Amino acid sequence: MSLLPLFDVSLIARAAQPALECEDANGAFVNYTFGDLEARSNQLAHLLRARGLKSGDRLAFFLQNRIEVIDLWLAGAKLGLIIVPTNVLYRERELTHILHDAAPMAVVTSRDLAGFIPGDVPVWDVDALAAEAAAQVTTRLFVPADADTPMALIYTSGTTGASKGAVLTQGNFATNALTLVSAWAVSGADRYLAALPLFHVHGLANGVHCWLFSGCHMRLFERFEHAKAAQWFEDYRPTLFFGVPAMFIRLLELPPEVARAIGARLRLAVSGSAPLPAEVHEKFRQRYGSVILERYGMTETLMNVGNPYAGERRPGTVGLPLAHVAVRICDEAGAVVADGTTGELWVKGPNVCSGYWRRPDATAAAWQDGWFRTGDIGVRATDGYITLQGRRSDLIISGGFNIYPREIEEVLLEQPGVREAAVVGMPDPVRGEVPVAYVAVDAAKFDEAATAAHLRSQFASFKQPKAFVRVEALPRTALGKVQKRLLPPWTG
Ligand code: MCA
Ligand code: AMP
Repeated sequence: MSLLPLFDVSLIARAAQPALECEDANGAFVNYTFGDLEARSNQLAHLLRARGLKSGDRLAFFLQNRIEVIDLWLAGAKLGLIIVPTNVLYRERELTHILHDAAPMAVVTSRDLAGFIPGDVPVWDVDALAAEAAAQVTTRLFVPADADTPMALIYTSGTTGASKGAVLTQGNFATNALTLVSAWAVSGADRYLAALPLFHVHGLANGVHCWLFSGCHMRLFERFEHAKAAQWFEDYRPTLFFGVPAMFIRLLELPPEVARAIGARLRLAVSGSAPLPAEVHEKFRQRYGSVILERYGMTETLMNVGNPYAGERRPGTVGLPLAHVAVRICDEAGAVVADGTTGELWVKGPNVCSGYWRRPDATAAAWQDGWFRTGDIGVRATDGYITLQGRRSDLIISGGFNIYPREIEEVLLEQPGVREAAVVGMPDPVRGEVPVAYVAVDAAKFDEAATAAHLRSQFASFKQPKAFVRVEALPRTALGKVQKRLLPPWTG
């Protein structure tokens, strides 16, 4: 199953219907029909082909949410391109790795972000590209594709090592969206408020595809801004909202009468990407009168498990396996454990990506007997509900963005005066966790401000250690492995 026939339910069959609203540079909303999106993406496809892009070529984007991201995605699906979304908060080290590994023909970005792109990667200005595309013909241009046609390379920290590109196919995205549209009863009558970034799977694979496959209406914001949320919900009156726990925690700040009115119109609020604390689930229900549906996914697998739409949405759990997804909980040796016993979640299904880009070693390590080993640790109750309890690796999730401690530790160890370094996730009331760096240093050589400034130039802002805690030495096992749980607590 390829994507275009499913997009056509909206692009062609609902051509005259209002599809999307986005803010222009002056903050005014511009409206587009599905037919407009069809025409715009055809024009862009003509231009991209004229610039030499052909099936299987990579094209990256480094953009905030805006209509051009949708145009690129649709044109990419039409031409069989492999789109490489990159987080706008990434800086030198992350961008250098991703762009060199994916080797895209170009990266499409905006003037304010272009300066962060490594000098040896071709940059296409998004506004210039859009202006040139507008002069192209609007007739459809497409290359036949099938379920196995790669659609995107999305970089993820995985369980170990450097960030790897998960090769997600058209079939992966199609299955995921068909499953979600059906599981969550998304219909053409919905109004979806989109504030998740389109450079990650949550906003892109779930948000954009549920919108396009159902033919509902979407209002797209450049990014989530909690100070504006009350106004947004009031003005747009969404029936559908997808968010990370940090967004729901922010929404608890709204006055009770505002929350109640928003909740009355909200048919469905879905949380994912990080654990939703049970008390946030309960407070949201009390304040909004709406029960959050928590689900669990990964970049490599898209969505795996979710609480039911009709049925009990159990706080603190991620629910039951989604349609077409098989889930096993296994011990270290790969044997399936009994219900009630903790183990690693393994998944299998048409939602699971085809492997890691140019990394057969990493692919071989992550798949076993046709199952993908998620690295997530959890337990299944006798009635099937799954609760996540942690991860095999020491991944930190802050505001729904992932931080792999080792990449920061490696750079810390390169700084003058740093003898040892360990980055650990500490509890944060809004973001869930924030990173803190424990360092053993030679005081005469270590300059904390210079170290922090260097990290800022290399990494996304959410990876910046909130503090540098100095220790004499890191606690280690007899074999020399750092024991992060024995580090002294950080009190903020
Ligand atoms: C966040 N920031 C941004 C943006 N987003 N800056 C520029 N553009 C953005 N798009 C920065 C801010 O500058 C600030 O930096 C920090 O993030 C927090 O911003 P703030 O306004 O205080 O927001 P908040 O109320 O703390 O909320 C943060 C957030 C953000 C908006 C919820 O964490 C977010 O957008 N998270 C979504 C992540 C996501 O989509 N993950 C899905 C991964 P500073 O730190 O310097 O203060 S896909 C996935 O995990 C799987 C598949 C799954 O299951 O979904
Ligand atoms: P990513 O690599 O960015 O795709 O992040 C995927 C990871 O996010 C998963 O492996 C989980 O550890 C985590 N995750 C996603 N959804 C949830 C959830 N509902 N509860 C807890 N963790 C989650």
